[in-house]
Amino acid sequence: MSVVKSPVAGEFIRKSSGFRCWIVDDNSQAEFVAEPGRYHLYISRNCPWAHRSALVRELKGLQDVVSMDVLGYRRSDDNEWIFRPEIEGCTVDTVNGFSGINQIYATTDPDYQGSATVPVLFDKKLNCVVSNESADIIHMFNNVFNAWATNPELDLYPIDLHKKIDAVNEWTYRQLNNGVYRAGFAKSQQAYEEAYGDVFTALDRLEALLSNARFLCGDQLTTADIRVYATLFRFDPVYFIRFKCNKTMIEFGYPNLWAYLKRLYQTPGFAQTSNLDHIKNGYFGRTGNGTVPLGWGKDYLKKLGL
Ligand SMILES: N[C@@H](CCC(=O)N[C@@H](CS)C(=O)NCC(=O)O)C(=O)O
Repeated sequence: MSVVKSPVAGEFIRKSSGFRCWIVDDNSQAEFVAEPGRYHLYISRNCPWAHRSALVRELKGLQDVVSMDVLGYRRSDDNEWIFRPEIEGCTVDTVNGFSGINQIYATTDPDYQGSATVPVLFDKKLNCVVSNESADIIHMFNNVFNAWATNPELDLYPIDLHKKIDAVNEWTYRQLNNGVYRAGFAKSQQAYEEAYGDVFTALDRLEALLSNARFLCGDQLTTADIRVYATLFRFDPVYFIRFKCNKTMIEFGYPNLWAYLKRLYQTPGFAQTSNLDHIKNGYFGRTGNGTVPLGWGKDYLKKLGL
């Protein structure tokens, strides 16, 4: 059983996702039924939660089944994700022609008070948001579009590994995926130090897991790896410095994780969805004096092997 710790003063608390409907493939009476061409994914390339969704879409070969648009990497002064088609790698809103994410949420709830986050899975038929929870979106992508996927055999959540995957996901979410944010956005020294401790405890644990396995849950790629990858890819270039997770970099402190990160990056689908330029601009462009560090660019990608 997991122990839910109560937050310390100054701890960053991520708001829960406001839309958590499910697309199903086995019940034509359901509101959201799997169909090719009906659903649309809105992402930004810098966001790790959006990254995992785009990555599973790519790995499963859903590019022609679930369409996708890419918002700009920097939010507006009002903190809204906006479309910035003039930036390389970004698009317009090809579905609704909207200027930003608030209008997308307003299609479904004009009085929405929650966070207007990316990613968003949108239903083009009913003109509404299906889900803004990436953990759910990657499960839907893995499970319900296999009739049209070009890579349907890839099962990232195989039934015999459910327990193992869920267990890994639980601690990697709190300690690593959200841990880096808890370190970076902490409003007290204590909250920062606890998060920092969690991050490196999780990395130590992952390093040990990988000493005798190719992937986190054994010898096959699962959603546990997908979720960890999005954080690992950003770690040395961004989180080490921007979120003050600077005990050690992956490259220098974690040989198993570094080899694993390189192996994943070199697997088709990973590099295609990993946009370092958007990531650096997104994380660094909004803070302090707005400058973006020059290092950890193409040299980093080269080290990862492509
Ligand atoms: N639980 C969400 C979290 C998504 C999330 O927090 N996305 C960030 C970007 S990295 C965001 O859009 N934040 C905007 C905000 O909180 O207003 C998920 O995993 O999909």
